[in-house]
Amino acid sequence: MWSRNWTKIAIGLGLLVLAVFTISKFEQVIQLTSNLQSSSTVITNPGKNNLDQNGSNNNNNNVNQDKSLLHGNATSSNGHSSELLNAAIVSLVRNENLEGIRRTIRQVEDRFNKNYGYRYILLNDVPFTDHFKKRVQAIVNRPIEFGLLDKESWGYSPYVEEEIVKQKLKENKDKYIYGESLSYRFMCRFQSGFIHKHPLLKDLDFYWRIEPDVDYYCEMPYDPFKLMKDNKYKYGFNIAPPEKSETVKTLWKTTREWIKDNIDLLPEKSFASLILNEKNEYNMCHFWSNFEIVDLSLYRSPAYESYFQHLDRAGGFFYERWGDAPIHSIAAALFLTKDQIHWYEDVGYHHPGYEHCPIPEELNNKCLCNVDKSFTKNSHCQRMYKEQKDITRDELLKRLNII
Ligand SMILES: Nc1nc2c(ncn2[C@@H]2O[C@H](COP(=O)(O)OP(=O)(O)O)[C@@H](O)[C@H]2O)c(=O)[nH]1
Ligand SMILES: [Mg+2]
Repeated sequence: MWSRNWTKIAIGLGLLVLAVFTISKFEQVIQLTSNLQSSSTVITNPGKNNLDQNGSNNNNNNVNQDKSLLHGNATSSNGHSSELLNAAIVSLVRNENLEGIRRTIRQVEDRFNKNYGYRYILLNDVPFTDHFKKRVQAIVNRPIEFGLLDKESWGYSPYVEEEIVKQKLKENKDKYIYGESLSYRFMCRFQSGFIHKHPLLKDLDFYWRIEPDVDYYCEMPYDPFKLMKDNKYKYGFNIAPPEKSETVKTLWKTTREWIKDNIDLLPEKSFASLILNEKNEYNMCHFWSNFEIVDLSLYRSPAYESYFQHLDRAGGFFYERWGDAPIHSIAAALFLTKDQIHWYEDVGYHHPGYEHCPIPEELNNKCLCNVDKSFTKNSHCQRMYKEQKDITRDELLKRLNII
């Protein structure tokens, strides 16, 4: 009798333990499922953009959630998984360029970014309209960040006389494209000295600059930011044409003055040979900055900032039409070695005016372009990039007649 009761009690206890175990497992499964659901919400539908146009955030929770998406592991729609770097695809753009920037972003997504999910930062000198934001945002299911420029970064240099500028614009009206455009000069000064300081960019390690109405012709099956990081590249370009010398009449003279006064800011060795002609003056070669992938430590370096300040003081952004492309390029050549400057030869690219189509078949296989139309096939500056070698600081100073 007693032993039958003990048997019943033992069976009851056993059933109780089994029930408790089953319930706890069931809870774990529920927890796991809800975790998976919430992480996929973060990845595929991270919510609205919570950065206002000045780049400050107005909802901490969601911004943090976005950051965990942007800087952590991302899984794309095709299941490709990658570790994202602290990098973004950036463009300065007007409300009027809505369709142009949509076209560019659509292509960047299709060729590359759908596999990675890097963030986009769009900047403007006036607030973006709601229509613009809605239509651009509709292309990607991650938040696009929209930023407004402040008065210091978009406007006259404090060192120029506005009356003289107006007169120069009239004089240059028919000499070259954008000869009389004041906003073009604001744009070049902004892209040269301020873009990397904008609140939305100031903590970024790398940016890839895009523009409205450009074309990306080839599949990009790797992360270009990671390529930069792994190879210690600081500057990446695609097309290198010559600048119109009329627009930069005194740029080299002004650069030489800066070099003379700042020898200690120059590295021991650099790729300065890229930008010098036989007379040891500027040969007009520049990297077209409408495509550039840059380690932003270059623009944040004391040497670059000092160089920019010197140029800004000289007034050439306004009295002439110094472009951000020659300035970025001269800085890259003076401050970097050849192995820190990478030609994205595999990126088929078109900006109105020129295009690059990869010639080697293995690079061209997944492109939509025609090599016969490729500007880079016969480009003098592209050849300079291939053929020239680094020179020492002393050699540079000798060539410039400074020592
Ligand atoms: N927000 C804004 N963006 C501008 C303005 N002017 C030029 N940009 C942008 O600056 C970049 C270069 O301008 P673009 O007109 O393409 O010059 P180009 O490539 O030298 O012919 C592009 O990304 C433009 O969208 C402007 O007045 N306002
Ligand atoms: Mg352009």
